[in-house]
Amino acid sequence: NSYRPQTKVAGSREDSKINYSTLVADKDLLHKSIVPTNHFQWSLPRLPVPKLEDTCQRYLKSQQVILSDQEYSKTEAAVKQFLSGDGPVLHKELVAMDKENKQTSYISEPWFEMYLADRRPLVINYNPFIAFTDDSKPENMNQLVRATNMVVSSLRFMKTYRANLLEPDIFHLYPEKSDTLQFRKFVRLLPRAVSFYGAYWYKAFPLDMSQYPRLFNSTRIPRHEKDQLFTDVTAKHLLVLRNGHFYIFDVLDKNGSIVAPNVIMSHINYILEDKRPPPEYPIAALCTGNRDKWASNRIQLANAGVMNEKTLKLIDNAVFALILDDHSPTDPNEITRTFLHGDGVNRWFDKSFQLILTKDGRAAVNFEHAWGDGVAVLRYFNEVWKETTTKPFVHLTTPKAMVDSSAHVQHLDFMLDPILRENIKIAKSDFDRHVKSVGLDHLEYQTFNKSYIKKQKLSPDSVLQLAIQLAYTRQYGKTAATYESCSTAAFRHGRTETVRSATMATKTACDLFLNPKKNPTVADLRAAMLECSNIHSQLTKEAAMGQGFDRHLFALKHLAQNKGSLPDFFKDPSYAKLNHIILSTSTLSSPAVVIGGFGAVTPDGYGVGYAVEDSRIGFNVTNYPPATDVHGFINCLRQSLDDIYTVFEGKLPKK
Ligand code: BUJ
Repeated sequence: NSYRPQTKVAGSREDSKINYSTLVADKDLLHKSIVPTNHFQWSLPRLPVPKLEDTCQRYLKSQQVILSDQEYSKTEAAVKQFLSGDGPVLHKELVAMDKENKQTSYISEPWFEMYLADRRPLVINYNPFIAFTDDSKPENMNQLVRATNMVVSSLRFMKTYRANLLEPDIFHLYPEKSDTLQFRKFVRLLPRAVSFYGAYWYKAFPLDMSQYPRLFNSTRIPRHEKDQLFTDVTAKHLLVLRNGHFYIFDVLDKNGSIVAPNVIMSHINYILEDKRPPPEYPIAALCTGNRDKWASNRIQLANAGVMNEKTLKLIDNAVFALILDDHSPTDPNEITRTFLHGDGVNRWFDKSFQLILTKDGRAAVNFEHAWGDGVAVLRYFNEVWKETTTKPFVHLTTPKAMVDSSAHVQHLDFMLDPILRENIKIAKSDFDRHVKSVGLDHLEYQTFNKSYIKKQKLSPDSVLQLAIQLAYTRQYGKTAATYESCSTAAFRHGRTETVRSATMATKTACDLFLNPKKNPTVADLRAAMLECSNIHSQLTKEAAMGQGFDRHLFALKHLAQNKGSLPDFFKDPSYAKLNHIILSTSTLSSPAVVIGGFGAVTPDGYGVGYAVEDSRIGFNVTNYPPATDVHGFINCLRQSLDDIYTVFEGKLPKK
């Protein structure tokens, strides 16, 4: 049954009733939650399938913003026809399938399929990165020290999760009431089947944690037509890449306990001191390209030497990949290039995540996206940052371990044939061309901040989304299809929903701000901004509650495609237009994150990562020049933020 989710992991504790917590030594634990990690998983609410009429109304509202009147009339007719024909039939089938599959969500399988069947390279197209804020203590920024501490904290996170002792993910609406010991003591007494409702009573929303089993010991394996996710929790080794070479060493001992931090440090040091020149044929280049090509090359590689397949398996099942770079970028654009794509030789984009450290100790996570979303990765990321910056295990002064690292660290070698040598060269030059086609730029803006926006009684995110709309309209004189990623992790096996943040309200506001023929007063502009904020907040709430339209239509289309006939509604050029995302946006704010980013999803679009915090407003934008101009866009963003600020300060911006 193709509807079966692919989240079950061999050996995972997700469904287990065994108490693993007693089997783990305290030294291997980040903390000991009194509420079991998986306490809420069984009672999480199910992602609703919206009503078809609501979906169509929401769809039309978004279409209205980007279509001409003539196009819109056609689309209205297409919707009408869909609603009186294929639509309800497909919808009914989707609802029936969803009822049959209560253990998951209706979006889970189509979403995995969307990721895993795409043949385009993972690098730029899918893998995002988030970079850690520097450690305030310079001595902890040493590459060896920070890498060791981050590896140890990552392992402690993994062990805590697997012992069912990691604090469950909960969105606290009123943290002062529910992020408390009293709350925890109350909910832990509730039976698993109803625990969610108890939390809900406190307005605390437990989040789906079904993606966590794929964080560690996991990879994506290239297969023809559709890749596979693979996890093997029995492996005890870490994968390390440096200078295009692969190394492994055990980070868990035979009992599964974490190897002593100074021993891990010694092994990493041994790798950092390895003087061998970069490989002439860097294998890693193979996984940067088209997935079908990589699938063929992987088969070729497995057949080229007796040990190759086993060696590939050691890469696949390693707890995660630690990447050690030999250079020290300082400019934010160069930092983005390092963490978003690197050199294509010292990276392994298939791993569930790569922990990358530059020579001067900057660190980031670059993650494969099929298996999971920002919520799980950010939780891991925040915990690692918190522990390494407050309770690091090793220091520059840590005594050397009495261990012969050469006996523990294994350099991975592959046998290559002439075809592979040639294909590695091709893959590397394809990669170079690919990343050269990417443009990027960033903005750090300090004139106003998150608290300032809140004092204006507006939603900070909506103001930033308005700034993005204003910038694009300023640059191109039109409104573009816009996507803002919103988590639906409040539901069992929820993933994301799209907030369509280009609305009639933002269009009107852009017109008032930018059209020289319009002469609004400050009050008019303020009112327009308030309207944008209200509507955007409403759309965000709806999306988080699973009441967007994108995933519903996506699932209906997926179902129709599987049945072999696509309704006309999905062939409407306007449907394609709305799904040709020009402004692909995503935000996250955490003191642990200094910068992050991802690729534009269309050749003529922008990939806009942004943060709105008290210390700054920041944007990190990618594109494919010359179709668009990212530096011009950054200038437009700055000007838009200045204009918004002028209005906040009770003055009229210049046109
Ligand atoms: O929507 C989805 O299903 C997943 C999305 C896909 N897409 C990226 C295409 C929108 N994935 C995510 O949203 C995860 C993205 C994680 C990276 C976010 C980066 C945020 C950057 C913040 C820092 C910016 C500050 C710059 C200062 C110079």
